[in-house]
Amino acid sequence: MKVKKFIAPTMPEAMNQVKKELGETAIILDSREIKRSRFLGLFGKRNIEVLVAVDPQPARNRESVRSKKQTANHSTKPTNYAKSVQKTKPTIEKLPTHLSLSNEYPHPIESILQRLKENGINEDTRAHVLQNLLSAYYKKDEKVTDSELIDVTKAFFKQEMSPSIQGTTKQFKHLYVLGPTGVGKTTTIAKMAANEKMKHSKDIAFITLDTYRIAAIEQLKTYAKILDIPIEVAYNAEDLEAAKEKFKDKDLIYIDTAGRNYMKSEYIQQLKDMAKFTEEDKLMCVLSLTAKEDDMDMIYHQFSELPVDTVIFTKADETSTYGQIFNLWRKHRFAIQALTNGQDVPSDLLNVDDEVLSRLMVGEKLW
Ligand SMILES: Nc1nc2c(ncn2[C@@H]2O[C@H](COP(=O)(O)OP(=O)(O)O)[C@@H](O)[C@H]2O)c(=O)[nH]1
Ligand SMILES: [Mg+2]
Repeated sequence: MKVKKFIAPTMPEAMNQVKKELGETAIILDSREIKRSRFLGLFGKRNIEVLVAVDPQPARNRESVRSKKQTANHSTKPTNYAKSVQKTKPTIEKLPTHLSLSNEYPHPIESILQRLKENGINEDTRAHVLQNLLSAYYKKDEKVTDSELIDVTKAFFKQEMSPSIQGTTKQFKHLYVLGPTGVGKTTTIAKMAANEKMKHSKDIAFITLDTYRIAAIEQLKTYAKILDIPIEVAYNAEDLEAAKEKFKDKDLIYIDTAGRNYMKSEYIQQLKDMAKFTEEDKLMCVLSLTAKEDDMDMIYHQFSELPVDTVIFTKADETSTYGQIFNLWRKHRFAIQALTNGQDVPSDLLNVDDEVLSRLMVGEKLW
């Protein structure tokens, strides 16, 4: 890995110098206008400074991620230094991914890349982070501290994820909680309902469609009793309509659904037939962080047949990696409602924003 500064009166002249010296494969890390003083700071002349890297081993087998969906906006507020680095950076979709992740970068950068790898961040994203880190590292004349590089990394994740993770602001009355067996749907409903009732004085009801197992009905009934929340059990579409009608004066109705093997699309169709989702409904897909990334990917893909509004990740306390959240988000661009990090109701529920997620991505401990 070779990084060099070029200074020329104009950009084309700088580019000519770059091509001549480093060839066509050179990567522009940064460019800016500078003034060079000739005499006692007088008669300053404008020049273009270009920071260029050339990779001796171009990356092999790089995944190509070119999502057509929305690009992140640039309104986040990273720290001053991270901000100055980010300023000239395009978003992830537009960046070239030519940098190889081979072991040839300055130690502080290598150690951040390793940290991201251990956290499950995929190779393609690491290559983009690397580009920001190199730019930060070589742009500054004095030594860049480790914490400045961490800030640059966090700023990258923040900029990517904001504001797409916030999700819908639509007014909804029914919150459908969907997901495979045992991911924590019922427990999460109890946590959310308790918070809404106690902190926001919401008038709440429960409906359960999970009539597949007796124990599942009893579980939600137990929470309903403890929280003093009315509950109805719906065995079919008519029961569901009747229950919604009964609770029509409530502020918010949580609807628990049966955990099934949603790798099979027939179960998605069953839900569709039973619920006939409308504008008053919000659909939350529950994914457990203890599942394999590929399985979460597949399950979300199946659920995206339905008008899913948001995702909640459960069992964050039972994993040591969080990069899969970013990997999946980058692929599907879903809104992220929250994380759950334990079995305790209602405390183990963590609201997330781009700040919290960026900290998780660099491996900071949040609980
Ligand atoms: N460690 C941990 N366990 C959880 C979490 N959320 C739920 N659980 C546990 O996961 C199991 C299944 O939860 P449940 O709500 O019944 O899942 P459901 O089948 O999707 O409704 C229960 O033992 C819960 O206590 C969490 O965030 N962390
Ligand atoms: Mg359940």
